[in-house]
Amino acid sequence: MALLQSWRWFGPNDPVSLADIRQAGAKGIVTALHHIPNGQVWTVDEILKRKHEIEAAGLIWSVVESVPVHEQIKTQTGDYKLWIENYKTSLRNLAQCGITLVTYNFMPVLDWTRTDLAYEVEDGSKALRFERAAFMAFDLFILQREGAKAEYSPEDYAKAEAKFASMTDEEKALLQRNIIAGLPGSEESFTIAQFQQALDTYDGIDADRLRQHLIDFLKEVVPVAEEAGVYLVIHPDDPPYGILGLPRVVSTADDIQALVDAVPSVHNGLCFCTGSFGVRADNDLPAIVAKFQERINFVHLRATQRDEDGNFYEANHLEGDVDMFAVMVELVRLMEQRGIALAMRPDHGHQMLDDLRKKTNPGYSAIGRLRGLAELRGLEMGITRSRAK
Ligand code: DNO
Repeated sequence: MALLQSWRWFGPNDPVSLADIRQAGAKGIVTALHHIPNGQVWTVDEILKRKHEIEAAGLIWSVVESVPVHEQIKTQTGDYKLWIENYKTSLRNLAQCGITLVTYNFMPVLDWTRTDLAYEVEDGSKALRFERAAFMAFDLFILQREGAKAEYSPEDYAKAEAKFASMTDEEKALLQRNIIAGLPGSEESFTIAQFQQALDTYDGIDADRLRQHLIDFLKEVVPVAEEAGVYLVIHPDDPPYGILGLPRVVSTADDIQALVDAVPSVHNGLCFCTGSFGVRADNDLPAIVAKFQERINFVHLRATQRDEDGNFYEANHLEGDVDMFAVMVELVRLMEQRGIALAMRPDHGHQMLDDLRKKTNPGYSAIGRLRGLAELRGLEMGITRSRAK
């Protein structure tokens, strides 16, 4: 059993084409119907159109990433019951088209978050980075969120202040854009005023309440997934802790365990993302694979590099803090035990070589991910062959 090597493709407007992806050696496509607004039903027609396009290029649609969860489901306000019904319909429609692996996340307001999308690393390639002082500076002095100051220590406040004072107006505008204009796949984009409004919808929603809302959602959709033969996988929080006064509840093994306890079905599964979990030193990645091996049905492989100030950047796939060898050993073992080909994609990649001169989706350049996939493929083969001896 080998990993089903897959590749995220953002659809017909993605500068990396299906033909390029074939040359990278991936077999599976990870994609979504990004043109359908959050909450609306994915119709069989629309799904099939995209599926045929992928198959015409000699690839298969292996994973949906993501069927987004409407914000009102997370806050349990407005038409959330309708959005849940629509979600169920989309799952049934996907299953009817033979697509049975569906990723989602439950992060309030923002999906993944970085402060710098072109952080130059020592070899001249560019990586994604989260700089804590810049993020705090955004919160305190650009967004000027009420109550933010009280949430930071005096030392942190001083760091944020110094960072903000050192920034030019262009840098401030870029920081704001990076945080709230929506990174690839995040589906939502805000102005500062809209962003503040979105944050306000979480007033009174703490981690316990958000977790309950997630469990309520799972209790609705997992039975439908079971019946339709769909495997839902939740993507962990990125970064894996609360930000901007918003709670986050999918950051640690305990968080996952709480979801499993509430809804034990294996159709309630996990997208194991080494990059997201890896930002916390207290997350033991190989142990998470071993613990949740029955419900990990999709993996994102990349390696983050932390420092003692709480910053991190995305290192090369086999470098950084993630022990990719140890993780891969566990994944190979998981596949052997379950007798499955686990869907994986190389997550993010540096902007490098020719891609430095092209417009690329941040994190989703062709060549950086090609390097990542090539390295991971070799690592997997080495481990599998040596185990077979
Ligand atoms: C970032 C991605 C996330 C992910 C969603 C899943 O690169 O891993 O945007 O797709 O959180 O719903």
